[in-house]
Amino acid sequence: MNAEGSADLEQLVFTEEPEGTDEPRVHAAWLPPEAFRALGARRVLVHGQGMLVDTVLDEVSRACARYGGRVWHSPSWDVDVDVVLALRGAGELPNPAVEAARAAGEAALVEIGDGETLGDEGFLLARAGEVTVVLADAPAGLLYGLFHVVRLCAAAYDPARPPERHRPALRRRMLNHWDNVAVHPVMGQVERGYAGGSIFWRDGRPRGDLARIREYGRLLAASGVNAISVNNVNVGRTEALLLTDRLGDIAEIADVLRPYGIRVHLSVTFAAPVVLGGLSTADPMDEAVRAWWAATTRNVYERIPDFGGYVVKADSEGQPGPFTYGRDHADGANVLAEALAPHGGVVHWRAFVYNHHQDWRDRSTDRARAAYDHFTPLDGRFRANVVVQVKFGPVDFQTREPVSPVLAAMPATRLAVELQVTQEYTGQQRHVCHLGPWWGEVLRFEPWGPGGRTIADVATGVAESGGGLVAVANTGDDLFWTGHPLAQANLYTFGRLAWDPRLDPTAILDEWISLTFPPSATADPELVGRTLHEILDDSWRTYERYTAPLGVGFMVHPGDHYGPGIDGYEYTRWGTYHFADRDGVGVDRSRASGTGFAAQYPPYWAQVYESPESCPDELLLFFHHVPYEHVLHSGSTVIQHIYDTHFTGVEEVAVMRRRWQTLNGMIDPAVYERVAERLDEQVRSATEWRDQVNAYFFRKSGVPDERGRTIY
Ligand code: GCV
Repeated sequence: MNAEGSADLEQLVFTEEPEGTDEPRVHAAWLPPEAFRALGARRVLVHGQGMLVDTVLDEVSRACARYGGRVWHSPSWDVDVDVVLALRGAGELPNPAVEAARAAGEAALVEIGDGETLGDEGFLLARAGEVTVVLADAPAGLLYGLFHVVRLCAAAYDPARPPERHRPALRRRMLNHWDNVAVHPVMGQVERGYAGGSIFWRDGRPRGDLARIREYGRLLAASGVNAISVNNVNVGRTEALLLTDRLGDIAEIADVLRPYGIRVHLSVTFAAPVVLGGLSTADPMDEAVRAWWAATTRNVYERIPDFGGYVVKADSEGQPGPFTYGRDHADGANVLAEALAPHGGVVHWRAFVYNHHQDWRDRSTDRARAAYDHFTPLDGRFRANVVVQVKFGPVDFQTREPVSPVLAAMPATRLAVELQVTQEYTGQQRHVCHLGPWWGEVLRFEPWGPGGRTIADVATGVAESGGGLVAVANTGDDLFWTGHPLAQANLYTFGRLAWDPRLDPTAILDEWISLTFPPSATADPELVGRTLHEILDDSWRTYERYTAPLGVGFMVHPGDHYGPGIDGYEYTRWGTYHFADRDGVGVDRSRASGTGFAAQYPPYWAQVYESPESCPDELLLFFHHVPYEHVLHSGSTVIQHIYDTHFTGVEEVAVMRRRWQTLNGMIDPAVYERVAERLDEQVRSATEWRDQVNAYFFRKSGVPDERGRTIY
């Protein structure tokens, strides 16, 4: 080994900690320095060239500087190493041991990989004698491989560890930020944002904290996310300009996120040719409109060569769209897709289209039906680079709703499943509500019946033809990124499920816990790990218990959607009703006597949902209006179920709070305090939910609680 040479090179590749800014230091989330201890204490060789290889080098260098390890970048002399991170195509090194390790990795790949390559983002991890080897075909793969090693911690160096090949199941793993550039008079800086301001924008301008954006990119890459849209799908006047006059603001963000393999997308207004281009129409069939989109998009790519594409909310909740010109959504999406195609970009066209000016007296209109009615007739008409982005449920990110039937009804269209990490209807990051188990249920759902393809399969598609997984982000300029520190788990879980929707959400939760609260930095790792798991794991079901019952949804306070508002939307234009009266509750969506929504499913589920007898309890009130005395499969009546779950839900929150208190003094006091304060609010709010829901149904039905508990 050339000791002198290596010392020089180490100095070259060690980087300083990121420069301090005026902003307060932010929480390290799932990448605390401690998570890098096992790697940083070793001798690491990085081999290959490219921007993302430099990122790997930078990460490893910082870890080694902190924990006493060493790092070399493609050294031209012999060195002793514990870890090799190498691009497969990088030339041979004058180091027999390293080459032997690489050869062992190659052999392992042949054995487990059926001769397939690792692709743009995949990697292989293998043990070769005393060495841990990560091989990748492309720099992004090396970066994901590095984060995998970090996640595995000591297990990455287990001599008995068999080789593993990893490739993301989904090509695009995307977060949509609903961040406004200019503060919206009602929605603020971030629409449905519960984590402070935006990390991108402040008061009409870029926020300018590029170090924070870089840090964000790093966290996202470590979870698996590789695409992000940086402005709200409701595009206002200022935001529209990002496509043209203010493209530089987007280019700046793209430059910062690129080293972490994240491509930037932009939400655009369908009316852009009019509001930006000065044309008299945005009709997608108009030649001047098509030419405008083509020229504007060309300009975007000149500035941002790896630009991801557009996200569009059209003809929805007041946003402009093709209906104005008598055109349909395929016409609208295709004109943007045509402009993006020569550059490799995609349009994410949202299927969240419904009439938000409904008359509550009109029982024939059903918001749940709308996306299917609008979009399924268009199957096969979208260009190949259009992804129709479908909310996971037919209504709007409720705590419980059935999986959207659109996802089973457009076989000739690329479909993305849209989730909501921001907790608009699930406690707004004031309540602990870990959504992993809910998303897991959605992704494992088999819309064609037991044993058939799943929603994960739809998002994946055949030969990567699926549209991927998208989620509305829950991050902001908050010290903990997500307002509630435990809501970080939702963001992490989304990224991991987007990498592989078949992963077990419970295992992901434990992964997040041990990264964020590293056992080596905790006095009682068993207690901390177990307590966090107990608090989070079932918290979505707890939340469901004390809020709207049996899938009926939307009993939230109007406007801000926080806290109970049982009749809040009952007589409004938004199409979200529960129809409770003195005899019963729920929405009849059967084919026989209701809105016919149940018939939008393939036969197996259409039949299951059609009758109250076969409909699963948790969705009963979504599909049926039933008497309060209706007996559930659980054996309880609907009314008693409402009372019982609401009392239980509040008790469970009280237990959560007590469990959290056992961690006092064991973890970072700032995290402890923030969570403690939010749990106080959760207990208060859950109690309010319980009492309002129970009182409401007691007063409507007149049926007392069979256990005689206090109902007001
Ligand atoms: C961005 C819900 C939210 C809106 C959101 C909309 C959407 O209706 O309340 O704030 O708008 O969904 O998904 O477009």
